[in-house]
Amino acid sequence: MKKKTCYVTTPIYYSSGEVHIGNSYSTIVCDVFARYNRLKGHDTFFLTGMDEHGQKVEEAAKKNNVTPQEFVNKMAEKTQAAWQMMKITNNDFICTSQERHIKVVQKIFEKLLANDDIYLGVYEGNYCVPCESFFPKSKLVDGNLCPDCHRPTTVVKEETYFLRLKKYEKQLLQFIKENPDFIQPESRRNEVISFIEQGLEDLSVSRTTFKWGVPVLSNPKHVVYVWIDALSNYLSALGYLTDDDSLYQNYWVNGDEVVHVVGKDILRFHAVYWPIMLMALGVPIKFKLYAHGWWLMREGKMSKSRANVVYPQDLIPEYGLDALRLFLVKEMPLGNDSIFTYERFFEKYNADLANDLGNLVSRTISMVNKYFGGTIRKTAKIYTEFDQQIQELAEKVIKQYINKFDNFRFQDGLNAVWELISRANKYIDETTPWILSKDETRKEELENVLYRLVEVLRLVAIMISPVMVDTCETIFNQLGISNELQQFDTLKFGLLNTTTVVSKAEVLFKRLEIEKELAKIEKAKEKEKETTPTDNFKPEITIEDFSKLDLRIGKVIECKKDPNSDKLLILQVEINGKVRQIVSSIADVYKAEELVGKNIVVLANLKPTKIRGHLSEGMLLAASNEEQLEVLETRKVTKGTVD
Ligand code: ME8
Repeated sequence: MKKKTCYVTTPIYYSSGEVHIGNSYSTIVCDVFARYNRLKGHDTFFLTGMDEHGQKVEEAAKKNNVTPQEFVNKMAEKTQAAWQMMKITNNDFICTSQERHIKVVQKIFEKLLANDDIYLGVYEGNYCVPCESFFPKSKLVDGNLCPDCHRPTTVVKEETYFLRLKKYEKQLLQFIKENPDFIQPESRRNEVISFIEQGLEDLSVSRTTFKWGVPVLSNPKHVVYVWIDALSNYLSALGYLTDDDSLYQNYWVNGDEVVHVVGKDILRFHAVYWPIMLMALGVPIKFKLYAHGWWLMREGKMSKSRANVVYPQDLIPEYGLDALRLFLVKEMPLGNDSIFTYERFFEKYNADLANDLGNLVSRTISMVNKYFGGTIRKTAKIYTEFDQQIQELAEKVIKQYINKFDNFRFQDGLNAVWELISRANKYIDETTPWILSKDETRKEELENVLYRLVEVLRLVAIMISPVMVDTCETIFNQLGISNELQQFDTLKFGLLNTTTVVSKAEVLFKRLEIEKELAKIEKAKEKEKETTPTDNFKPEITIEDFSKLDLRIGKVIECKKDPNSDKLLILQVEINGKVRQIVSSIADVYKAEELVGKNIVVLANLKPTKIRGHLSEGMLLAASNEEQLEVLETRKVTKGTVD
């Protein structure tokens, strides 16, 4: 019989950012879903990757003096290393600069053009580079600011291709209304419906002002808009429109379950543009969308400039991978935001792991050793109401767990598992094995208690295995559970017959002294502040450092581009009646003739040096913000007037 299939995808990550606990969350929940489906025996394909094209990356690469390809390769390597550290079990890692992806995007674009779902026109409006999004004037905040990130937008007027969104507006709305679980949770679905009901504008889907993108095959001066490029990854990775599209046939066309997981910030792209693209391509809309909220800090969003970004690499070596995975998955309800604090992380570590789970494992193993020499057998009798209750609860929790995990409600599923863990700890106190052990006639009753504890732990270990990928192994090993009894279809109370546990339980989670841990974090933060520039500023300097600079006004009397370099301009600058040659790598921002005649600021006491064979006697000053770089010009102030 053909296995049920499951295809699960993360958003593909921008190459401009680093992996922190926020974006790790998207990947970890997908990993949990993929592992859960594999546990159920489903044929599962889990995809993640990198969104590498766009103006933002082109500019970042320029800033770092590397090619965009070099830049994105490095980021892909770093991201993959982070996923490995988090034991992410993706089956493929797609990068949008890979040939296999580019070819499919080009075919998709041409297919849409041929169907007249894409047409050529002129776009006039505003563009937000950090968000890689177009906005009509009417949507801007305070006339010019991006409605999403509140940064200044730039005005663009260019020839562009448009994707017909309007044409599909009604069809999409009908689809969403007929498929109530297409977008989850419901609050997000309602947002999408109201967005569509306000009316859709055709979407500009190509750019001509930069190069780092997928060229439109039939008109290569255009590159495909990054979102069209990026969304296509979900199909290009499956070989859609290629000679071998067996993955596409298996996991999409004939697939049983397709799940796209996205953060709330990118819902619109997935809930509006993507299904419309599929409708236009004639590809069935097979996917469900799960939109999750954000991990926030007390101050709001995590950001480097606030020095409040939490990196998994900082937590995992100290507290373990499973503690982080469990915390992220169990503390965030689907759809809502959650605030990350170290206090909460440590409190939950102590409560869920050291007290509840860790304690249950160590108490159980030590009693099995103490009272039965390490081996217990199944006893099916019910001696007390507590025996009955724990068994019933285990059965109820298994049902809840499956229902919640099937529907991506991991927090609820895990809460149910923890109810069972707590109940098992309480069961020890209720049945008092230390008293039973004193009475030889109650030995069987005692064995029955311990059997039930081991059996509950076996079930718990199976249920947490998609989340706590190392701990489940340790529990199985410590309890001596055979491979067959670790499988999903053995999630039934009472299947264990006999087992021999390890003679000494290894402590799974040591209780943390919260104050001490918080102090450690504070210290590490201080150190980081000292060594890393905030907001990408360079480390502080003193006024003494600054006063060493000799700044002079110079007039550019001649300026030429170095014929052997794309970057260098060679300027002749007059300072105090003498002409100096200054070489500057700003040819990608300024044309040579633009600078002639300008009064600029020159660092005059910089040691002369040769740049690409040209003598440079000083440095012209320029300043930058996130969007642009500008040469500093001076204006003379005379008798109250400015000229
Ligand atoms: O949006 N908490 O990429 P991205 C939770 N390339 N999730 C967070 C988060 C936080 N603090 N910060 C980021 C992109 N994320 C596009 C996707 S898909 C075809 C293209 C999540 O690197 C964010 O919500 O900016 C998004 O789901 C994911 O990280 C990738 O963000």
